[in-house]
Formats: sequence, C-alpha cells, structure tokens
Amino acid sequence: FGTYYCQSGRDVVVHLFEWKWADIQSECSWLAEHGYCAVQVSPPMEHRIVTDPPYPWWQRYQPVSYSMNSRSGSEQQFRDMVEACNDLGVYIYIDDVINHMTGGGAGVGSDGSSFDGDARDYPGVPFGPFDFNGPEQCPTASGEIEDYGDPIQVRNCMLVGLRDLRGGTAYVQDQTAGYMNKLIDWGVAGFRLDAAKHMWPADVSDTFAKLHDLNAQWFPSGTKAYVYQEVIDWGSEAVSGSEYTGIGRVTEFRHGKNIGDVVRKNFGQRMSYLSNYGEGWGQLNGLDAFVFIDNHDTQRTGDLNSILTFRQSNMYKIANAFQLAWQYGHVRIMSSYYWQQDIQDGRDHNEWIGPPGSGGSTSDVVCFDGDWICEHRWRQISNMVRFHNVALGYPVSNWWDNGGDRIAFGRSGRGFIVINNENGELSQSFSTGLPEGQYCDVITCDNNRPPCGDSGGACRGEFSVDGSGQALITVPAGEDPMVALHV
Ligand code: QV4
Ligand code: CA
Repeated sequence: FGTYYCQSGRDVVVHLFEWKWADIQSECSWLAEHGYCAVQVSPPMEHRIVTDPPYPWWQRYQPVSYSMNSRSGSEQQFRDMVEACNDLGVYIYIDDVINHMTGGGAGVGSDGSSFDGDARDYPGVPFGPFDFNGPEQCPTASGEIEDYGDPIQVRNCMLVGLRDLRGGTAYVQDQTAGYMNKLIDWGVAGFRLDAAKHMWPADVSDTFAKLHDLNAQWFPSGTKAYVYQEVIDWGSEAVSGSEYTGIGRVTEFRHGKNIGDVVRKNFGQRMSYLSNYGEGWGQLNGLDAFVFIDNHDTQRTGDLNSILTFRQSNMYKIANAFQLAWQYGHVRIMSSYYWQQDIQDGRDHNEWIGPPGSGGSTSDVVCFDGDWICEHRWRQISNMVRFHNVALGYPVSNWWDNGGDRIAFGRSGRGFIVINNENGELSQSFSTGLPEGQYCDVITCDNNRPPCGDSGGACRGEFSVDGSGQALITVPAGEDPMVALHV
C-alpha cells in the first residue's frame, strides 16, 4: 500500500486542514493547474462535538460512527468533492481514525448518533464493550499508555483516554475496513493512518487485506489504495517505524525537525551538511518515507524551537524549497488556518483553537484573508511544486556549498537551485547542468521562461545558461534568499 497513483507529472500532497468539502471541491481546479497530485482531508466520519473547550480542531479525532456528516459537510458534499476532484485528476486521501473512538463521557455526534464512551457503546457503528481493549489486554491500572517502552501498552492501552478498539478481531476489522471500502467505492484514493503506532502491524495489514481495489472509473484496474502510517519515531521508543514499512509508507517526523534545525542554524547545523540529506542522516529509506516540514500537530504542540511553520515565513519558504528541490520521501505541503497563540512556559495554551467560524461551524475559505493561510498557494511554494514535478526521477547533481549556509544543486539537467542562508549577497558563476537558454527565477517570478512575469515587482528576471551549463547567478540575502531555475 506504499505506492501512490498520480496523474503523470504530479507528485505532491497538500493537507487542506479543516477545510470544508465544498471549498476543497472548488480548490481542486487550482490544484490541478498547479500540479498537485492529491489532497489530504480532515477525518470525514461522524465525530464528537466538544464544547469545553469550544469546538477544538481535535474533536474530529474522536469518532462516534462511520457515517459522514461532519464539521466539513455532509455525505453528499463529500461525494461531490471526490467526484469533482477525481475528474480533474486530483485525488483525495482521508485522515483515517480507526485505532479508537471517543474519550470518556457520553453525548450525540455530528451526525446525530448517540455514544457513551464510559460504557463503550457506539450504536451508530455498532461497537460495544467487547470491541474494545480492557484490563485483559492492557496491563496498566489506569488503562492509559503509561510507558512508551512497552509495546503492549502502546498498542492495547488508551492514548489520552481514547477508547481503544480491539483491532485484532474480525468484527472490528470488518467495520473499519467497511468504512474504508465505502470511501474507496466513492473514489477515495488513500489513507493517512492516524495513530498507527498504537495498532499492531499484523492487525493493520489484516484490515488492509480486506480493502477493495480503487474505483475503476478513475483508476487503472487493480490499483490499491495508498497508505501512509502515522508513526512518530525519534529512535527512543519500543515501537519503531520500520515495523510498518512492509505495509505502506511511514511518516518520517525527523525530516521536519532536521530541516527546521538546519534552516534555523540550531545546534551548529549548516546548510552545507545537507549534501547527503535523507538516508545519510539516519532517516527512513526515501521510498518508505512520507515527509513534511510541519503537520497539524507539530505546528501546535511540536518542538516550536525546531519546527518551522507559516509564522516564520521566510525560513519556511527556504525549508519548503529545499524539500521540494531535493529528492527524498513523498512530500506533503501543510495548508493552515491562523490562530492567536498564547505561549506560556514554551507551550501554546491556544493550541486547541478550531478553524475560523463560529458556534462550531467553519467559515468559507478565502485564501490570504488573515484566517486561511494557504501556504500551498504561496508562489515560492507552488512554483517549487512545479520544479519538483519537472525534476521527478532525475537525480541530484552539481552540488556546491561554501562550507557554511550557502548551497546549490541541480537535478541532472532539469532544474537548479541556489540557497543563500547567510548575510550578504551571493554572486558567482555556477555549473548548473542545465541546457543552454534563458530561464526565470521561479521563486520570485510567475513563469520559468521569458517573459518572466512580474509578481508584484519582486521578479528577479532572466538568467542565462551558456552552452557549457554555466550561469552567473546573484542571490540577495534577506527575503526569499534563493534562485530556482527549471526547464
Ligand atoms: C484527557 C486527558 C487524558 C484522560 C482523558 C479522559 O488528557 O489523560 O484520560 O481526558 O477521557 C483530546 C484532549 C485530551 C483528552 C482526549 C480525550 O486533548 O486532553 O484526554 O481528547 O478526551 C488529537 C489531539 C489530542 C486529542 C485527540 C482526540 O492531539 O490532544 O485529545 O486528538 O480528540 C502521540 C501518538 C500520535 C498522536 C499524537 C498526538 O503516537 O498518534 O500523540 N497523533 C495523532 C493525531 C492527533 C490526534 C490523535 C493521534 C488521536 O495526529 O492529532 O490527537 O486521534 O504521539
Ligand atoms: Ca490501540
């Protein structure tokens, strides 16, 4: 399940975090034009409605049933979105929460189903007490995961009180695979497996063995769903990401931290150390890895001194340009909404705040209105998605660095990028490996070929590559300290 299917020349995933289905449906035309392969959408199943705190984003990680009315819209709106995006060749991956149901307490979910977490009763599925892990499976007195050094606790006890499904039983697998098959039959192409670390690998593969092939209306017959599993592995716990690489791809959380540390120059890191970035840094094999600079968790509760987000816009653009120009892992771009942080003692007390809107409903997306950040539309990022697509499959070449924080590299004649993460202008002749011709800087210009276009006057214009692949390139320091050229 680690193979993904894209329209030819597309590769990158965008996470439209907390967007409504109707807004994603309209965004798909823009995404198709700009070469995105797929969209990751928020968990689409019926979820708990949390009022204390009021309607946090994380209420959607507490399933009540697998019916489809959620904060993002109705079942019909979901299906319309999938069809419209598929028709444009932009595929939908859903955030798949099947390790658990809600936390404690009782109530009514977003589609009207009742639930009682204390009694472990979810009639909307239905699940009852026998479908959950209890004292026989989980060795801790609290029923919670207390020691991440014990794989049995990690898999069989509750993650922050979330009622933990017995994923090894045929009945539970039939319900969760049935939910995924419903979505596959509607045209969904992939799954981010939430909390995969908390599920036994054998249960995960038994569940996926029940999945239908993708819908033949849009996908070649025999195509399997794409799966990337959320396993946070810093190397210090009992459960490791490599236990899951045989099933599908695995999130590589070290990617965002490592690149964040390099661009921020933490711990003496330098851009020049990136020359062997990827496996050379002790990370997963790139063909197993699913990567991102930040995700919906790390941008809130991650190590905020390492992780880069839209809030550090200039460094964030450098980090994204590097991950898109380099060749490592399957890349996802984060697309966020704004919230006011309240940092006390290094922790954001507002990290729970849900998407823009009121009373638990979400506002329509208007990119760049101050509420919706739309990083995926930032020119420096979306033009680098194009660079990434053009260079797909062409190895890194023409490496250059100054031993410090200035680097340059090519992609075997398809693209070339220079990054100047130091003070002062960088100006010199580079061996680009590019064919002779005139190129535009895609970090600051609209087009890759003349006429370069004028993005608000920032465009750095044309660069000439001569017959031997040499080009004189000047890269100012400060805002957008990069030049990127591609065929
Ligand atoms: C609270 C107490 C518990 C207590 C419980 C009683 O903290 O000690 O037992 O009440 O019922 C929310 C609250 C949390 C609350 C819990 C249950 O924040 O305080 O427990 O609900 O009511 C998201 C949020 C969580 C949120 C959860 C469910 O991050 O804060 O919990 O949604 O709403 C590990 C895992 C990794 C996980 C990561 C966050 O290995 O898998 O933690 N990441 C994924 C998602 C993440 C999501 C979940 C998993 C759960 O990316 O967004 O958690 O689906 O590293
Ligand atoms: Ca579990």
